[in-house]
Amino acid sequence: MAEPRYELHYWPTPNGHKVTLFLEEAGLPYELVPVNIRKGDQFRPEFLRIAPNNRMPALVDRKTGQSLFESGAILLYLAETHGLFLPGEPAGRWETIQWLFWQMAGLGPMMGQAGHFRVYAPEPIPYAITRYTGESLRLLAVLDRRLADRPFVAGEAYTIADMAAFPWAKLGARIAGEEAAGSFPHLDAWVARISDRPATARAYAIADRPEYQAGDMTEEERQRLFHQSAATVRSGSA
Ligand SMILES: N[C@@H](CCC(=O)N[C@@H](CS)C(=O)NCC(=O)O)C(=O)O
Repeated sequence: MAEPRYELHYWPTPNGHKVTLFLEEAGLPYELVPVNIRKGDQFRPEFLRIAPNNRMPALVDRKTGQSLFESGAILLYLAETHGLFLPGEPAGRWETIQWLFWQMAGLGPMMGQAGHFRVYAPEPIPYAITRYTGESLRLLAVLDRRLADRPFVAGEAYTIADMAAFPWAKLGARIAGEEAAGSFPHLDAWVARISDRPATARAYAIADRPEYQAGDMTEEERQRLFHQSAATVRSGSA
């Protein structure tokens, strides 16, 4: 049997889910290559060749030989290659792309930092918690307002802008705290709408597979993930 066209280097985090949401929704053939970021797979030389930033997800298109890192670039590549989840006419296309960039540059990084300082920092740093929680809540409010009069981020159709924002926005209350719970009704309805899609259920079910069970974070894993620097890049490990 022929190999599946796509090879997705993946771990079940919000940025990983973005790509499986697309692949499942489109029904494209893909093979998952687990990148256990807790154990340091992101520093393996063969992974760094396709993902020089030592972050997953990364995608290889076996048909064209193209490899990509950065979840937003991967979504754009898949959308353009298959003519799916990205409107063809200029207005809808740019609407989608600007919200994709909004997620990549704003919602994802800010919620990532909020989660870091609220959950993983060795001691509470009130200024950092307030700053990143506040910015996350502001961005969630922008998304909530955007969804007040349309079912999806770019309009009537489900697009890569939704796939990029959904995995982060659905964690709203878990990452941005109590204030996010129940205070964004349009966003909550959109999360429910996307959660109901069978492809979403299939994408998230991957996290239950045995190879993706990581358990509680050890001190060694914490050091590996949260103490990277120029020196770790130069040495090719952490
Ligand atoms: N902007 C990147 C972010 C990717 C990213 O931060 N991936 C994390 C997991 S969600 C990772 O691979 N971390 C490994 C590490 O920190 O060493 C994208 O959207 O692809």
